[in-house]
Amino acid sequence: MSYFPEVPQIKYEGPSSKNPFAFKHYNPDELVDGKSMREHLRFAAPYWHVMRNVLGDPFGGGTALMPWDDASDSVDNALKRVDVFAEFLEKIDIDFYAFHDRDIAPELNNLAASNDALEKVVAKLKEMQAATGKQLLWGTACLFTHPRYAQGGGTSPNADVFAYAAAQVKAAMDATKELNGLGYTFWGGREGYATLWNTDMQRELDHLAKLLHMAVDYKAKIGFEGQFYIEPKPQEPTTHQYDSDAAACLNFLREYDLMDHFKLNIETNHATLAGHTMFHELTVAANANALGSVDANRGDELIGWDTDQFPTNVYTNVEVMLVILGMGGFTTGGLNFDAKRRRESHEPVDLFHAHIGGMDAFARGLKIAAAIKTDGRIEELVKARYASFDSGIGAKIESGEATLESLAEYALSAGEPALASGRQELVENIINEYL
Ligand code: XUL
Ligand code: CO
Repeated sequence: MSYFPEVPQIKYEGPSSKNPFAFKHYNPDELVDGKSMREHLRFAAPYWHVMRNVLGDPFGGGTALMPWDDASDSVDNALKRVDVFAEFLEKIDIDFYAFHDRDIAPELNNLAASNDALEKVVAKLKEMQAATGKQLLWGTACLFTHPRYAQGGGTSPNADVFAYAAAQVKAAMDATKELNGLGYTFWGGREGYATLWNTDMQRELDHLAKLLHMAVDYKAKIGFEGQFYIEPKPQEPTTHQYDSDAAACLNFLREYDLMDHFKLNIETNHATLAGHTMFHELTVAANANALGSVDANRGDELIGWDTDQFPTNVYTNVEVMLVILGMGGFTTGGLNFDAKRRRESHEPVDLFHAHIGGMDAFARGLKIAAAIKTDGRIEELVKARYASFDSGIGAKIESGEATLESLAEYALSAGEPALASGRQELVENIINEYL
């Protein structure tokens, strides 16, 4: 039984292929910089978009055709989706996936029933993994869809809601461990506020930190060895989310003594919403040794929401892959396509066109980033820009030898500094040589 009968196994055919069901640039086994493209890119598919996104928007309901799905909340329906997902992963040749507890299994009338449903689907996912070799990149708990979370999960003003959220995190961690997940993500969907006039921000932040510390303790207790991630996002659905950007997350982790236990999962569209480039967010995370994984998508400059489009902008992908190569590649993380088709692209085959596009655009990003790195001119240029700190007065500043007095004396005798050009246009020209 095939759920995508019109789609063949997607294979690499090279840049001159006109076959819409073929990779033009992603050649999984091709070596780039000593590693295969498959190993570098570590693509993941998100269960929530591939299997559950009906493609609604604020002005209209879902359009997605899902002939395999009876739209019920039954466990049987949830189990059947696993078969569809497996066929999708196999045909598109993606090795990893990610899920929320409530994407894979239904939320039922009470927590015990929901936990039970989750366990049943996890058992089936485990079989699927064994049969296909697919791996769980990360799991997470959905603490933002159900009305009980309207005022937050870990930051809810209601202690019973906090307890419910904690119970869901526990079950989702158990599920992730059972599936040998490589990571577990905390995205604080509603961990923020609508207005500060009704909010005790300090208390909410303290509570959020408590929840994360409980998760750290539970992780040690059950022997879960995956990596914890926090995923920054500034707003939507809340007015302000506490994990607003990479810098805010790092500050929070340091303040609450959590730095050793978390890395960041950086999403391109969330960077856009925060008023940053993806390049900026990744650099901030990498500098703190805290870049763990990437939700690979893109936003829209003209629409102010999280449009979650597929990452087809090669220029951005070059920047992403330069940072990833710069830190020596992913360890537990990967490129998770947290992206959905446009509402107009409602046919099942569009799932394939969308992912092929993202994978090819990232393959190009990887190859170009590796070429720029090998070329070395940009790296040289950056190094040369700071050369005045390599010796003399600059070296004394960096080593901590210099004082305000010694520098004042130096500046008086050195006279007006002679600045070298920043050469931005030259750098941009070098990048374009490779694009
Ligand atoms: C929402 C978002 C989430 C997280 C996981 O904007 O990105 O799907 O990735 O909860
Ligand atoms: Co995301």
